[in-house]
Amino acid sequence: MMTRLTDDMVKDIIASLGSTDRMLVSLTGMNTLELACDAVGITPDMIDLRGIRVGVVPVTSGLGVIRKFSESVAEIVRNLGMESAVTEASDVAGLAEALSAGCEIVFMADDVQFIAVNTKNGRHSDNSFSTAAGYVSALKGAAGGLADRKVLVLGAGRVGGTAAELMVSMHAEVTVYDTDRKKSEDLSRRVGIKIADDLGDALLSHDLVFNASPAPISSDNIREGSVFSSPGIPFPFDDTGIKKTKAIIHDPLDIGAAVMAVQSASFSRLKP
Ligand code: PYL
Repeated sequence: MMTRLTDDMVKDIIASLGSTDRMLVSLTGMNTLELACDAVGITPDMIDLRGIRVGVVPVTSGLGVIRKFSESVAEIVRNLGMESAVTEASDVAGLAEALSAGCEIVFMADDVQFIAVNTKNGRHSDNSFSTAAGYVSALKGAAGGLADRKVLVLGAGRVGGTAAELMVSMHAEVTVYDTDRKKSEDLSRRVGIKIADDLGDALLSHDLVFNASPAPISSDNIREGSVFSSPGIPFPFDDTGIKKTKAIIHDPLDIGAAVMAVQSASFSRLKP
């Protein structure tokens, strides 16, 4: 079960979208749009996002609506050049509202899955894949390429597992650590990667780390000058740990939602 965002983690997203974009440019050489396109395997000139109507539907199931979550998704999408709005209604009525308004893409999230449906052909993007692909592209940008590089993946869940698979396909030398050894073994068997038994040793022997776990990371375990691509929530570093790293790429929602938007748009809008 993925870690759930809280009101507190979401409340500042809209205000900090500009600084997140600048962080990405300085650390990865790509802005949010370029990064999202790279994660989807296209370049910005291959797709025209302007004028695409996007609906974001609040969903009240499970633990209910997260304050500002839908508004944050709508703003992230707007920043990519698309037209987006949160529906007045929630749940099924909100979906019907988005479809009646002619939305080409509809975003919805419950406690288990967050998807963006392309209403032209029914294909959809998913936040777990998009977050993995977006943060792998970010690490690739920050590291100057991942081929033949050692990368440690923390967390063998949906995001960490997908990231491991993507980085193996980029010929990185991937090692995985999860507190649940069985999850590490399942992923290792499926993707053909090494397993780390000791978190401290693994972190101290890797310059590049993909962190998709919800656990805090002790500054004692951080290798001086290491680069973290870290979608894991909550933010796992203390001030001492931050100072030891060369770069930390992290945001609570922006990169994943931006990749979802570009991927779902690419299902119907790729230029011939
Ligand atoms: C998409 C985030 C990224 C990490 N965990 C995922 C999460 O918190 N999922 C729950 C999202 C619930 C949204 C709520 C609403 O406001 O519509 N149903």
